[in-house]
Amino acid sequence: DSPNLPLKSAVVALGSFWRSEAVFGCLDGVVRTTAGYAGGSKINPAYRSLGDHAESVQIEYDPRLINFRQLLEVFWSSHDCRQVFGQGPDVGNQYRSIIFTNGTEESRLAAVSKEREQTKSKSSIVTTQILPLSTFYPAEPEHQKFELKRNPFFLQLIGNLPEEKLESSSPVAKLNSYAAELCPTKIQKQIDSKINDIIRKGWPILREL
Ligand code: MHO
Repeated sequence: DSPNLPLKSAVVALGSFWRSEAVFGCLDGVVRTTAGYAGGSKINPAYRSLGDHAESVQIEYDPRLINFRQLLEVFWSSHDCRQVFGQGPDVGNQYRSIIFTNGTEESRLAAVSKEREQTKSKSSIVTTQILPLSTFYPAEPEHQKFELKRNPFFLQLIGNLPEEKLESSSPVAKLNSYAAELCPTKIQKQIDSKINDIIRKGWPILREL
């Protein structure tokens, strides 16, 4: 863990934030993910009263290893941007598709990528909104790394790691992604090959991921 890296941060919404965290947590260069609420006007939203916000994920990344454009590619390929009101069984405004931007360069990249998706999509409209990011509200602890927490096997692997550590840890973000079977093949294989070690030795091995 090197806390002094000049990290960058991006926020997107693409359906359930449980899944969104897992989509991004396993990418090379992604250091941390946080599930939260953004895109609405309600002050201090909560899961049962999120108002007009969308379930979102904040992605902290090392710009030397991955950039905003690459994150956008993963965004587009990881959900159906033509759904007006959610993804699959998750129906409602809270599951809408949004790219949040920070400055004109990101807005431009987002707009270009959206036009490209629209060209691919032919008859149906890409519903994704592009919005300047105002406030990102982190969600309640029980929603952080939920794909890992809902699986007793993976939960056991991290032992009694304090919640704070769980939320800030890169290896836990990776394992959350692995638990949801959303890791890119390369990283999935890397974890596959270590899983027996992780089972035996726990957190010290996990830290090397
Ligand atoms: N119903 C979905 C997601 C709910 S959500 C985080 C699921 O069970 O995965 O709003």
